[in-house]
Amino acid sequence: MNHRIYHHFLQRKQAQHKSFAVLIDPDKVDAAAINELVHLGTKAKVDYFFVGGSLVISSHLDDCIKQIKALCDIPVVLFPGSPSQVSRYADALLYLSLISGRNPELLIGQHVVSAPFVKKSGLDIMPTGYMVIDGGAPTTVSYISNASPIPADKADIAMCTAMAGEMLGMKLIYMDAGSGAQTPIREEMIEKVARHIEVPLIVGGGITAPEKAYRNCQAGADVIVVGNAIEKDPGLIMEISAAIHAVKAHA
Ligand code: 1GP
Repeated sequence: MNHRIYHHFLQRKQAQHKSFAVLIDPDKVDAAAINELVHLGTKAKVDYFFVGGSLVISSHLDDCIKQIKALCDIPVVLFPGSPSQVSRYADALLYLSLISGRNPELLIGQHVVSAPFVKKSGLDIMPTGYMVIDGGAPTTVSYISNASPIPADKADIAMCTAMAGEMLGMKLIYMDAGSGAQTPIREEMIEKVARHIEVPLIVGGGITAPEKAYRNCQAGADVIVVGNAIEKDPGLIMEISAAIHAVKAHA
């Protein structure tokens, strides 16, 4: 199996380099918007494009990815809301198991029915412990997943969930306050989780300002994901990328 992109995640973490992932929801972009995002992303040295959404109503997932790949060398990582969102044109797949929830379908059920298809895709399959954290308002992900998020002030629950996920073999942990969250994840929680796991930690949901991205990295996030704020103001790509890449390695 190919693990090219996962090694890239690991190498960046080992070198204490923080990474920036721009989330593109195929439902919300047309060809012109993709062009602009890729142009800005290349200029800002974005590390990854994550592609996906909770729904993906449109059918142009493949076209969206092909367009990104034709324009740049930035790795495209699928962040699927359902098994139908697997495209062989991407580089890697966040193979998500919703470990913060107790919905067996999202822990293992959907994986079973889509396993042969996913394996055949040739993608770099990255087992990811996905943790939804309360972001102050019900988001699409909490509604669709039919699972309660981890309360925003329960850092210990988040820590234990991440530790269990890592011991079960997850290669990444993704803490998400949900797309467009009112309140992004608190630094105390990120810090606590980061201190207790060794695999790369992805953090996203409701991040709208470079300062917050910077603080999250200082708290221990390895990869910051931003979607909504960039959809509203693509120019933010430059500022947020600069902030994330300015975080210095710990001595
Ligand atoms: C959502 O973590 C991502 O799943 C990004 O969230 O769209 O709020 O940036 P935003």
